[in-house]
Amino acid sequence: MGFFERNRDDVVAAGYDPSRLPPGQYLTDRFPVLHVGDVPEYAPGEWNMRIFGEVERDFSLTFEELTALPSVEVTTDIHCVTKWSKFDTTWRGVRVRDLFERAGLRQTATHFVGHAEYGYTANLPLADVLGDDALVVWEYEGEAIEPIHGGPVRLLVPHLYFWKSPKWLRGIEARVGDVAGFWERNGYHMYGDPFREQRFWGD
Ligand SMILES: Nc1nc2c(c(=O)[nH]1)N[C@H]1C(S)=C(S)[C@@H](COP(=O)(O)O)O[C@H]1N2
Ligand SMILES: [Mo]
Repeated sequence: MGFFERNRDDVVAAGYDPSRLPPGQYLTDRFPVLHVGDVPEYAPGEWNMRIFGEVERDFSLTFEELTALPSVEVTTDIHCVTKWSKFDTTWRGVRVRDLFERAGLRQTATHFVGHAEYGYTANLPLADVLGDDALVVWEYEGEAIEPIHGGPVRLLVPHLYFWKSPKWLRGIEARVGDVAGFWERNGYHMYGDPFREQRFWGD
């Protein structure tokens, strides 16, 4: 029996519903670190983010302004395209939906781009960031998000592969029409549903 089959048996033995683990994934307790390039460092007060694009009133938020907004806590599974999954991760943040509501999202908007430091981007259909669990987050397991995991602020879109959740988020953009993000230009799937194993172009 191979590693993936053993891991699936362990998931059942641990009492989890095995249908939570998408095809081709294994469960880990660890929190692997995955990104291209350097971890940005921000001086106090330096970080901010923009809410912009197909909206009536674009605006910026400092860390203090963001974290003063009404926030929610979400406990959810996450799935990386490199095949690790982690169950029951807990995050605190503001719903993307609420930020776009404040900006006056236009009816004409169809897609979304998350913009991170150094030009990393991820694209999504707008509907996928208007649900309850799509958050701009600053806390992981009740603590500030570590810089290597995207702190001070990252995106969380847990129902898609984790590359769709940019670390070091600096902007969220509503758009008319889709545009490929960083990994999407480099062979990764435009949508990225782990339960349909949409890893690469053509999956
Ligand atoms: N800015 C930025 N965000 C990123 C990435 C990246 O390279 N740069 N990698 C993505 C990928 S592929 C994954 S799996 C997750 C990893 O998050 P973690 O390092 O906190 O586990 O971040 C995503 N967000
Ligand atoms: Mo990933």
